[in-house]
Amino acid sequence: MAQLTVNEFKEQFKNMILRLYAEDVTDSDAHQQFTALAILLREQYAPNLKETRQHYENDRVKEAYYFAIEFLPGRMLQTTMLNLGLTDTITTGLMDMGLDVEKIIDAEPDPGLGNGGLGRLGSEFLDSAAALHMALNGNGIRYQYGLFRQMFDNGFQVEMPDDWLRNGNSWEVRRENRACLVRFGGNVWMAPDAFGRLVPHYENTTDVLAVPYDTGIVGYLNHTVNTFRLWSAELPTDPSKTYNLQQKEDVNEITEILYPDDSNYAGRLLRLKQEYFLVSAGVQSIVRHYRKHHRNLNHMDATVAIHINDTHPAMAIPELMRILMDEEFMSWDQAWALTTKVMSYTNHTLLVESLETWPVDMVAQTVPRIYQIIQEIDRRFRGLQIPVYGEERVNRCAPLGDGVVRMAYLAVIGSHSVNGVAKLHTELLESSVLKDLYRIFPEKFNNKTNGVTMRRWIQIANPPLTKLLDTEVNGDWKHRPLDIIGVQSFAKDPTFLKKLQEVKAKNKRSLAKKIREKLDISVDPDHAIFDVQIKRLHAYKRQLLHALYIIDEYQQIKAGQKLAVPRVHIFGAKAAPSYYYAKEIIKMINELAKVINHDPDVGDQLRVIFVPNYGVSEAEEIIPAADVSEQISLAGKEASGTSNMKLMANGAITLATMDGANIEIADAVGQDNIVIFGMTATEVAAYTNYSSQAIYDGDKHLQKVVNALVDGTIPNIDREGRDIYNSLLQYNDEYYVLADYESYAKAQDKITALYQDPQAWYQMAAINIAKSGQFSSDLTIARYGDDIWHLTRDQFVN
Ligand code: GLG
Repeated sequence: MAQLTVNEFKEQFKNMILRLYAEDVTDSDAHQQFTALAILLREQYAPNLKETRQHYENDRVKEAYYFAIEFLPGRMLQTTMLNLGLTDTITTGLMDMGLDVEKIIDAEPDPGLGNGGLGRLGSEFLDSAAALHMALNGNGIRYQYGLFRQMFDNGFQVEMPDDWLRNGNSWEVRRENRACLVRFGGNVWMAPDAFGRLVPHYENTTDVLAVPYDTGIVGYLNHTVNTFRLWSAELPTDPSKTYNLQQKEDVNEITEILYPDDSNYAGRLLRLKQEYFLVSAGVQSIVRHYRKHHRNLNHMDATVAIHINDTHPAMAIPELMRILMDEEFMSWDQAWALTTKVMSYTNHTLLVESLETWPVDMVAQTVPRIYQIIQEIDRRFRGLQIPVYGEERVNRCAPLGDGVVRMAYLAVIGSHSVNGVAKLHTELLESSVLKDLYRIFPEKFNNKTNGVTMRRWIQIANPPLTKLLDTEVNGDWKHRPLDIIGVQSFAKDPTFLKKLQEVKAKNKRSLAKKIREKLDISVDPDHAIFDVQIKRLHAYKRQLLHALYIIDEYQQIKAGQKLAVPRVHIFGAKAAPSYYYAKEIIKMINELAKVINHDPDVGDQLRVIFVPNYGVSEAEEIIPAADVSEQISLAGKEASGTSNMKLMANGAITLATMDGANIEIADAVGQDNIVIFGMTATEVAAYTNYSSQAIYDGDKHLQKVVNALVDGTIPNIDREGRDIYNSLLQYNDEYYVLADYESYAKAQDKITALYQDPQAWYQMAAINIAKSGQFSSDLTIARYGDDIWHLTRDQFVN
């Protein structure tokens, strides 16, 4: 671990600014200061990065490679300082020099290389693995533009390009000497080579150079620094070839943008190219690395595991087959046995429309050799399984069918392990989405409930809580997440609960201050409940249900009632640019906010805040200040959710349906410390003749609330209000918003009642914090390592 005194740091920092910018610290700006710090920290951990690599290589340590088309690393300055044990030294040094630490932290761009939970989970896993001395490498795409920057114009979402690399990226190191060529298109045929071996011959292919950029992932106060590799597409450097402008653009666009949708993907062909680009570069580089120390690949599974995170990297399966057969001359059977041992797959969705498929023509043209291999996987699968399971079942779950490649099925068939991300999710995969394959391969299926890293979500995001835990709680919760259970013994201790209340009050005040500064809206942190829903905007997540309740509250106020406790409703959500309905919901909530926030009848009772550009950095500000965590998806739709875990760990009370990981949170904290409402997944599945109109017709109160969408209560939403209204009534309310409304409103009233007894409320908060340890991604990643990848790691309680 780095040893550095405050004075040494100041000296080094001044020198760095001088070397980089030929300036004194006093003349430098926050961005320059951030850059100098990042480079200085990189120098600090460089020896450990090298030694970690050497240790893995020399000691033949098994390494896992986490392939994902999305990562959401968040800002890295604070995590790196924390993990190196340099936070105090550096902040003291910076303050000594009269610098503004917060401004420096804010100067770092937050790389939006992912859409939501899926991408963030990958980054949490990398952080946790390094903390546990586990050899886990990240493998992704270096998008030049991350997820769009969201702005609101007249209440509408506007998407601006996220030019996160504009000022360079100080954490990464370009490694052109480790580049690979990725082949697209052209023709391929099999013919004997000079030794009579059947090998593919290619013509007219387009070759793209994949250049890796590596970032160190520093383990928490240990010597491990793992590698997070992102690939960038470039023109090959072959001097005999020239390229025209169009060819240059075709290559560059492969890693130009992240598809801004986490459930339905547009820009199909380019997306397919991105997926193959990622897996081909990644797998090639793994094989090349392995080959440095081994004569052949026969036992590659002993030291290599490849993880397919969601279906996007599923072509890693045929890509490894291609290399094993075409370049290493293995037989199909040997290559297949090895490939399935190396590969494992996580599914992240229950939305059938989100299961990726590719038209066979597109795959055949874009990656012809890969398509041939998929055809052979399909042929053999059918040949083996049809005699046992019958044609009908096997047709339903074979990799090819209905003119498309079914990526989830390919991933299951080519992997030895298939996991869901929460108990209910895994059960539903087995009983519905993947039931045919579960019948054939039951032994592959397992559950790995998601987790979150308490280093970022408590230690960095919530210093007041960290301090309280450090002074009051026995044990070593920073290294052993389950030790946070110590908080439970204070759950009835009024002095402790008072301190916890002060922690929350402090965080709410600082969020209120930011809301005032950035959005020019005043909220009352001392009396109001901060009620938070932060996640992608999607119909199944039901931000609409939350909004209807706000309308309900507003109507009560307009009718002359006073809310028992003031509320601040806080939303953070991006909608996919092509997801028209989701954007209408955003516009509606923004207009609702405008009316409420400016209505003198409302006074301080109600506020609606829609935080623009919700991302990891915004989450770090909002989560510590939340009283209520809204997890209100239609049961059976949300695979897991992870904001639910971050919020409970910060002492928010979960208001939830029995969906995804909410169920496990409810089990952990007990029914008295969570507020559950709505239909269960089983009830939803059994609800055959739903009529939203009948519910509406039978409930006067609900009618008034829903009518507000079209009766002018909310101005400027003529079209949006009508469309949303129609989605609820004319189109029979696909996500059962009206069916769950009454129960949701009651649950909200229960929250209000509970909040009025601070002692009882903070007792619930304490229990939530105490029970959050089991949702640490340290524990989750240990289970992946033990059960799926068979990696070595630090021993600790789990
Ligand atoms: C998915 C799911 C979430 C899940 C996350 C991580 O929708 O429920 O928590 O992956 O597994 N697309 C996602 O964000």
